[in-house]
Amino acid sequence: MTKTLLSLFSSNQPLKTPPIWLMRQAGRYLPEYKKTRSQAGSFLELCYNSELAEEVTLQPIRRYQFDASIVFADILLIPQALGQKLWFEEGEGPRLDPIQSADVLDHKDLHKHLAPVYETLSRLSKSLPSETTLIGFAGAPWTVASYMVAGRGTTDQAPAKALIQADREKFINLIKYLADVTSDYLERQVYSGAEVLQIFESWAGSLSGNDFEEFCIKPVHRIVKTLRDRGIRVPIIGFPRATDYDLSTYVKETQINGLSVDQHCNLERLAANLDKDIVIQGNMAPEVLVAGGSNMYSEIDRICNMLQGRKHIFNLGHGIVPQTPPEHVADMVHYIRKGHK
Ligand code: 1CP
Repeated sequence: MTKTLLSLFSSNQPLKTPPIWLMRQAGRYLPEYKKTRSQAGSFLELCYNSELAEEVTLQPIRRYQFDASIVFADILLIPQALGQKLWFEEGEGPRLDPIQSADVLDHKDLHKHLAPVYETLSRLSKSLPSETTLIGFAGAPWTVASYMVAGRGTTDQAPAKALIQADREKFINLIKYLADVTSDYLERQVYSGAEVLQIFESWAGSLSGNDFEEFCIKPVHRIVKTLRDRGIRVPIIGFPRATDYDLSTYVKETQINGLSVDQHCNLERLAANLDKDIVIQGNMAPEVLVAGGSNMYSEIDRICNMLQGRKHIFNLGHGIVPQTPPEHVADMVHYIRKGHK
């Protein structure tokens, strides 16, 4: 069977029905996920238990036959693999021992620490249906650094921005260091079975001008170039969320092959400006999926009609939220596959 999502990148033809997957498709909206997670003990134990991580990655595929499967892991495993302390406060989110410089990091155990993720990928490449594309991922350096410097998730990334002002050179070094270890990590993911890579820049929206170019564009390009120089040919999707920066320039400068866009992106303008070879992924608002029903169907129509004739992967503008009724996901998939309006 053909891997529909993967083939989209190499063909010249858009598909009649867009391939579908959802960011965070394995997660707390699924009762079977909650069960496996409690079996694992904690979220981090689940990430490092390849057998259970494989199981939660497969759960949404069994239910919905999505066209792609994203390996179950987290963007914050990299800081932990570099020796930074990481834990999750129940109901609150990630916590790290804040750092200010790459000097305190050490990558000698990077692959040893991340070996369970490679193992999850290689298990999945054997257990997934043959038509399902396996996606590997990492956080982009700026987004990961914003957690490393703040020691937690923040709404405005103020601590990392303050460090840019206080010691720009030091911050540039941290970002370059993260770009290099992230390249090593993604390269290994491909050797373990990842067929497409996605780079999550969830906090792209908090930088602008020169800082956006220095800390969002340059490091993502550095990762893409390093992988290409090493002979890695798999398609790479970028996800610069919630930025006003010109997205076709982002694509050109980073050299990514697919662009994942959030729900605020104006698809008409994007489609008019972006090279036809570039795959567009997105962009239904997660709350539309929570509500379901007729409004969801008209949103699906709007998005799919707007991107007709383009290479399009149907996805949300951001991760699926825990309060999403699982049956709305089934309704969404069914409606898109039966050809929408
Ligand atoms: O079970 C739980 O309670 C944990 C919830 C959870 C899950 C399911 C976290 C904690 N991470 C994940 C998995 C995850 N994270 C995946 C797995 C694959 C899939 O998509 O199914 C992926 C790709 C991520 C990526 C990720 N983690 C991002 C980038 C995408 C985004 O959502 O913006 C970010 C910013 C994180 C950090 C993180 N991990 C978890 C939480 C709650 C957060 C966000 C913290 C914050 O609000 O700042």
